[in-house]
Amino acid sequence: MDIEAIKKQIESDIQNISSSEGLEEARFKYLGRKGVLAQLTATIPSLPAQERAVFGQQANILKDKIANLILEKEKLFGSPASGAMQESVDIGMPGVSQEVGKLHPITRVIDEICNIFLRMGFQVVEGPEIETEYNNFSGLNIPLEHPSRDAFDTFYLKDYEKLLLRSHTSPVQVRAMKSRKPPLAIVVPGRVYRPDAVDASHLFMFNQIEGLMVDEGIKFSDLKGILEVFARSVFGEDIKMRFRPHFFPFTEPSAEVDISCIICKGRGCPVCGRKGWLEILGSGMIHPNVLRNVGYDTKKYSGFAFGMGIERIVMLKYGINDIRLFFENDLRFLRQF
Ligand code: 2NM
Repeated sequence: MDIEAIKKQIESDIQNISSSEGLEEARFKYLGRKGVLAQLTATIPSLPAQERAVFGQQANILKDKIANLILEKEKLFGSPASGAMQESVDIGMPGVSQEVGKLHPITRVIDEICNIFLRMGFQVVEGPEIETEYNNFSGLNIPLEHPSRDAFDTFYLKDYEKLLLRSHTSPVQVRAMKSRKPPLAIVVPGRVYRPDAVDASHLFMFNQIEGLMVDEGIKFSDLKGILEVFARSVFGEDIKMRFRPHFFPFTEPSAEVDISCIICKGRGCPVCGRKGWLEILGSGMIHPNVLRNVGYDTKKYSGFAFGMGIERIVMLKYGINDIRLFFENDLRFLRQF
């Protein structure tokens, strides 16, 4: 057997290898347990006695030579381990996902509603959650004997007798009217607090948006027009609206506003209690006593005001049946928005 010819062949083979995978194959093919070198060595016993020593020597030299060639080549490709890693990237594996934060559904709807009013020329105003009894009650024409003034219906702050957690965002409107002159058109979003027993539709804290417009000659029809644009923007152009007479201390006349049920389109279903209508907010013409309290001339100025609970709006809009879901921080719920 011509060892020299085999050597030439193997040398050129190894020279042509272009990957560490190929190198592993060559190592297996030439130096493996059943490789070319092993086969050569296996022929030794069958050779004429005087040739065996030389042949064995040459086979060993060739074996070292191949091992060295492979070693040299290996350096070009890096270690076999890292080579194997590079080529074993599993493109079917899930990627490292980037968690993207987003806004809470309550925040989203507050933004959406504020934007609707911004487009109609309103400004967004915010104010403190700790308020005076005056701004929360007296200034708004809510009489001393009103049940919401009871210690069980409002969170009073113990050490400061006249301070409380606001039970609506109207006190911010009192502040705004006091510090500005008409014309005035504002919406006020924010958290409010009432010591209600917690159930599927009540919490001790929730969010409101209230708004008002004061100027010369503001009429009930202005209120109806503004609220109609608002309701259609949030719930769809095809809804119907109705104004039901109601009583609030701070408005006269007052009305509660319903929209036709967005589930059954007014036919009657469990969501609207088979009435076909959903109550979405309260409203009215600002009581002259309130305007006087902030120093406005009631002969010159009139205005309307309205207020709504955001959680209720979001629940109607998305068909959510339990207000507590908003504040449990359960990502299975929150990720749906
Ligand atoms: C409502 C319903 C009706 C209201 C009144 C005022 C203010 F400050 F102008 F007197 N702010 N918000 C109002 C009126 C709020 O919520 C159901």
